[in-house]
Amino acid sequence: MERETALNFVKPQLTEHRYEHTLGVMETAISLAKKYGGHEKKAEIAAIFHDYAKFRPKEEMKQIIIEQNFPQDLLDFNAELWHAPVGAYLTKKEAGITDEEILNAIRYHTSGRPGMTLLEKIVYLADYIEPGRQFPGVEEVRQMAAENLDQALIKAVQNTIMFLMKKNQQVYPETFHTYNDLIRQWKDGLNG
Ligand code: DGI
Ligand code: FE
Ligand code: FE
Repeated sequence: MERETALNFVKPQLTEHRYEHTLGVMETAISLAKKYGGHEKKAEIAAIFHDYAKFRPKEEMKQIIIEQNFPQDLLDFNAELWHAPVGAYLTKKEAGITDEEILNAIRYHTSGRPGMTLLEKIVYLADYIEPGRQFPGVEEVRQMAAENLDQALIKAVQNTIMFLMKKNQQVYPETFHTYNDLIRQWKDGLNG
């Protein structure tokens, strides 16, 4: 799908702020793909659609999670997590995008998962560091992303978990599994 077509597809689904965020994620994902040898076109499309479902009514997202038999434990955790798997589903259903690598990058952009692909890592990190993001610690992760994709990703996941814990929010187990898997791979890399 052409960039303009994809952007015109998502724009009516998003607020102005979220659309600007999406453009930032797109630019950042493409530049990370260039730097780390990822697929630039897939990074572009995955980034454009990553928050496609962000503003769907909770009830609609809940129904999709039930009917499509997505992990049912999602329903026990913050509804902010739902737009990622539901976004992958609707991107396929409504925009006709069938590339599983792209759909997985959308599906796992909030929690990550163990064994993330390069494209999944690129979209997760681009979402975290795009130029419109301003939270504490983001500059450090931006600098790390210029050097080492995995280390930047570990920092981003750590920051996310600590941010949630400081606010006394639950952490979705998949987010911890992502963190543990990245640490394990990083340590294996040092030893092996
Ligand atoms: O959609 P974005 O705001 O661009 O970013 P996102 O999809 O990475 O995260 C959306 C929200 O989900 C954000 O406010 C943090 C929250 N979140 C991320 N991981 C977890 C989580 N919330 C819970 N409860 N548990 C998680 O593991
Ligand atoms: Fe998101
Ligand atoms: Fe986002």
